[in-house]
Amino acid sequence: MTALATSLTPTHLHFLEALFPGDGLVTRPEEMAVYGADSSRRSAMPWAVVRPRTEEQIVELLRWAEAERVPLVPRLRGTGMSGGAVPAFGGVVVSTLWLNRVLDIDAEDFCAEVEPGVVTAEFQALTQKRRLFYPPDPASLKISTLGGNVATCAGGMRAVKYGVTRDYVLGVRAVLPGGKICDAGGRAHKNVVGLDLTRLFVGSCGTLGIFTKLTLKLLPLPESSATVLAAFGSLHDALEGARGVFRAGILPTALEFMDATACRGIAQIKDVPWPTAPNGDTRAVLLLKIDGSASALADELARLERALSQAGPSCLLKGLGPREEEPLWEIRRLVSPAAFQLGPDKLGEDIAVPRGSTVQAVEGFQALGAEHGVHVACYGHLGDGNIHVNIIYDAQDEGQRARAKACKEAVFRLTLSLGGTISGEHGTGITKAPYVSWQLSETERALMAGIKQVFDPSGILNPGKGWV
Ligand code: 2HG
Ligand code: ZN
Repeated sequence: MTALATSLTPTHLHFLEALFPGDGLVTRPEEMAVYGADSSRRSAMPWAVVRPRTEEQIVELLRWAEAERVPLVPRLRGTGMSGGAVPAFGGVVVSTLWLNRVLDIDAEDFCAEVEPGVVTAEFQALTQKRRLFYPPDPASLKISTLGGNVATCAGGMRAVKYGVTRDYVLGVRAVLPGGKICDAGGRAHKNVVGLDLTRLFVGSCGTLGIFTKLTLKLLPLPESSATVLAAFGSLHDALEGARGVFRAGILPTALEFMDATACRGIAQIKDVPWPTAPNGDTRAVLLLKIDGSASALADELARLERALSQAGPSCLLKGLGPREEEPLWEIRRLVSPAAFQLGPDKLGEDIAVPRGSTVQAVEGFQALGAEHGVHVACYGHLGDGNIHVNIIYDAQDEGQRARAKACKEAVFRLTLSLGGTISGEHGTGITKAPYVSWQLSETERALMAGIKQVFDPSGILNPGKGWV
């Protein structure tokens, strides 16, 4: 196999200038820097940035890149948390943000066709106007895009009841290295002809093709919803409260939690509705959402309150309908940035464990934080076992850096020993790449390497972000 290019030649640059006239090509470092970073806080300078406006440009680009062996790093808003969009191993960044049209929203087929650069929350607002519902709701939804969500198989809060991005992708149109177009899947909600190439693209982090169109599944919009916030004096009570909800036969739309450290972080940037010292000592918060028909919701809400009350919350707050609920969910979405109030750096992990092991996992992570002498904030998607473990530290301090890393590795070991996964929703990117082999067997990695080879024989797409 011919080696990949290690930089752009003047001839390469002339080609890119011709294919991406005007502001379609960016080469000034001060403008490119933002395209080299993502929410992992890792960054690398791209060789150049191209901003296609059409699929034809992407086809030409991939034909050229394959022939010249120039690495390409596809990217959208860069809200990924694991460095998946960072050109850490060199290459031209391909921003498909300008492919941002909603092509179709169809209330009969219950599906939509969109380009990858459509912002998730804006798309959801459009579907809601038609009484339709696109459930995946990563915390970044106000800025992240559908293309990025599909590339990373983004999760979110409503996954407990509705599943993750993967469950809503019916079809993917992608340009492959060499310029061929693959139109996988389509508008049918069921399809078992051949292998599931659509699902292969979902979560592939730009390593198999560059998306130009996505076909998404929609649901009828639930008629009504309610949110309950329950504060507890102990983490254990909160975790038991969450178990009690499922034991009562309730399937919440979302079931989130925050431990004492996460609560402390958020209280530093926002007025919080739960008791704080000196009036009360909140050690954990649960935030739950239910939805359904208006007539069924009142009964479900009463059952939910009863189930939670049995765990002895210090306060129980209710929000009925989006206007009352949204401020409570905004608090939750701010926990991730608020963690930086507790220290200058964090390792933001997103492990997931089998749902029956959540109590053991969360209590274990906190013990590991204490053992390694680092602050650990645990919060997130308790209802589906996907726990954010934020290890807070100061990267300038060598000792803290080493302890944070050791704590992270111990968190991974505990997770795997419980039958879990080192990444439930953020992907492995570059931050977790060294740990992939802790989880995936040699056989699995060989199969994945073989699949990559079929799609991208020269390895030009997002190099270094594989699973081998
Ligand atoms: C969330 O659920 C995001 O808030 C970010 O997935 C989590 O920063 C994190 O670790
Ligand atoms: Zn999350």
